[in-house]
Amino acid sequence: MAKSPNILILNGPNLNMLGVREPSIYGRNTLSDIAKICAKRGKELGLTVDFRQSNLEGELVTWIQQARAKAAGIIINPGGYGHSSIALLDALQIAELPVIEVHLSNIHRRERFRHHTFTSKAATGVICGLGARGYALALDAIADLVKQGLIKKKA
Ligand code: DHK
Repeated sequence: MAKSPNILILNGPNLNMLGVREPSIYGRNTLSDIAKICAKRGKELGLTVDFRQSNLEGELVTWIQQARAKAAGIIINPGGYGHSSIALLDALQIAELPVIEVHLSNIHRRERFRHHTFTSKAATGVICGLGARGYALALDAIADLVKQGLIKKKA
C-alpha cells in the first residue's frame, strides 16, 4: 500500500496556552483538543498528521526546513510570529510545499497590527476566524492540493 502523505501542522508561540488564553477570542479548545481533531480528520483523508507546537522561532524554522524533504504539505498557525517573522516566511518559501495558514480568530476584526501577516505570502490559502474548525478545513484543502499535485514537491 502506498504511504499516506505526511502533513506537518505547526503551531507557534502561546498556542500551548489555548483553553486558558483569552477564551472569548481563542475559544475553549486546548491545543491537545485541536491535535485530536486534526488526527481524526487526517485519518479520514488518508493523511499522516505530524502536529507540533513551539514558542521558539528558530525551532519552527528548523521543522519547516526538515519538512521540505519529508512532508507533502504544511499547515501553520504562526501565532504572533506571523506578524513579525521574515525568517518563517523565508523557511516556508524554501519548503516549496502547499501551505495553508490558519488563525483561530478573525485577525481582520482585531487590532490593526494583526491585520498583516508576513507568512501568508507563502501560503496557498489562509483560514481565519473559524476557531478549531479552521484546522480541519485546512486539512481538507491541503488534501486536495496534495492530490492535485498543484505545487510540485521536490524529491
Ligand atoms: C494566534 C496568535 O497567537 C496571535 O498572535 C495572532 C492567532 C492570532 C490566532 O488567531 O490563532 O494574532
